Amino acid sequence: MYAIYDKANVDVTVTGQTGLVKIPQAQMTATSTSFQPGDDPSNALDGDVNTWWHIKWFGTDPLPQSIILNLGGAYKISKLDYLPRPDGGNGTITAYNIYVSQDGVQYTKVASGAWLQNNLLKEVNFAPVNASYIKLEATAGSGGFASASELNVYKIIEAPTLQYGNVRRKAGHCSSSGEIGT
Ligand SMILES: [Ca+2]
Repeated sequence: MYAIYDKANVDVTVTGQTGLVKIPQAQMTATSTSFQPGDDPSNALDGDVNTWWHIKWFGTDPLPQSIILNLGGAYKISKLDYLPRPDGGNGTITAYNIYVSQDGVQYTKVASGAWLQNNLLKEVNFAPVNASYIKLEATAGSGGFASASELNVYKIIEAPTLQYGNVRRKAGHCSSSGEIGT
């Protein structure tokens, strides 16, 4: 089980999560603060490890740089997967912050940390939070760049919401002063 938090907490790691499902990449869209033409942010959502988002070459856009995913809906999310480019080369992110947003304007940091420079899948768990957007900010990366072959976001399967509107006191059993009658 995992704890439910009212607000996102920084640096909270939630392990052993169950009941998570991937948000389909096809419903998400990606933008970024920088990209090299041909290495567009959409490459991080195409299911192809051999295509990737990469910030502009030649160091014209120094770190930090970010890739932002529009989730295509509002969800309670608690995990991000980052798959580096297959060679683990330039742009492999080695230090990061993750932010979420409900409106695409106000962002809250939900995780930060460091990754080894290799091509292995990186998984970040964080306290479940309502979000329509998630932002991966690279603060350090191989060669001073940022890149991502694939990104995936996981949502929590919610139990059906109780319909409180169907629960009503019987007329005559509650006075206008709030006292319960007999
Ligand atoms: Ca790709």
